[in-house]
Amino acid sequence: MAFNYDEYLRTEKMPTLWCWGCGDGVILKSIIRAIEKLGWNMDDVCVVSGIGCSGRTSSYINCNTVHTTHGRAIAYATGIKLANPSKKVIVVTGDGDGLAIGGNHTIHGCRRNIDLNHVLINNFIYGLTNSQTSPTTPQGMWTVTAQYGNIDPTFDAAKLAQVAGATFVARESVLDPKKLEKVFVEGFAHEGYSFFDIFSNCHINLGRKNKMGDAIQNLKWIEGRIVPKKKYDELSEEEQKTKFPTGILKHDTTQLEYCKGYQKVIEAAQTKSQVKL
Ligand SMILES: Cc1ncc(C[n+]2csc(CCOP(=O)(O)OP(=O)(O)O)c2C)c(N)n1
Repeated sequence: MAFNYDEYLRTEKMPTLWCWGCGDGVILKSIIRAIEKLGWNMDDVCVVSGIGCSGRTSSYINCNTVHTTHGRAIAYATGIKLANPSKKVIVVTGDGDGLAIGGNHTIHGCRRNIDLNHVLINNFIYGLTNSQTSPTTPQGMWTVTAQYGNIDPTFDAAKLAQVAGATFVARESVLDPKKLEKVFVEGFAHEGYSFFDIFSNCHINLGRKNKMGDAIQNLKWIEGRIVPKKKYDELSEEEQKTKFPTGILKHDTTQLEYCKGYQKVIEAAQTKSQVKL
């Protein structure tokens, strides 16, 4: 049977505010397809987002949604999840939102291993505000705040999430919606902090000034930077420097999930004892 998108979307908000050919729509589609695959009831789902083009995602999904302040989506989502541990919480941020102004919240969310599903839409630039350097902008690229080329070293968001303590970490791109959907299904089902570093195109605000001014050119550039993890592991150290592995990069089910830990604190307080971990 054909997928009924209208059931999951706020159709009255269409068309979206995203630019023509933007990858954000592919991610929106993959998120709702994953929700459907998991059989989640939309009343039990909350999508939280920050500010940015990426932040618009929550406006379009027909469930409980909170469009919060720039860089603070993880803080809001943490409160929502702690107060409603049985609910499913998906957080959507940009690379600026989740790694610059909100970088602090991302690493501590990972460290706590709270059961959030953090989709970081990584378009390598501040899209909404027209091309400022983000923590993932490649060195040498033009941005409005680095007009002679960016010299800042970049974060590998997926590596950062892994070492910070996220227990499910994956990377995919908007080039392959089927893989995206699959990885969301696996990560959303995981209990703990699930972090998705999703490479997306912003041919308007990154591409135009960096010789990839249409969606196809920008997507081809992304294609040249990614390689499935299995193949990546076979590359030499020198070759690995220019590539990013895709697929599931970490899946650890042995760590305590934060809401479960918090429940133990509640029990300790009720019995006036020390928490037993
Ligand atoms: C506290 C605060 N600082 C700055 C801004 C301006 N601002 C809005 S979105 C944004 C960056 C968006 O970039 P990113 O998070 O990468 O998301 P994208 O638009 O690329 O999806 C900035 C700096 C703001 N709204 N609030």
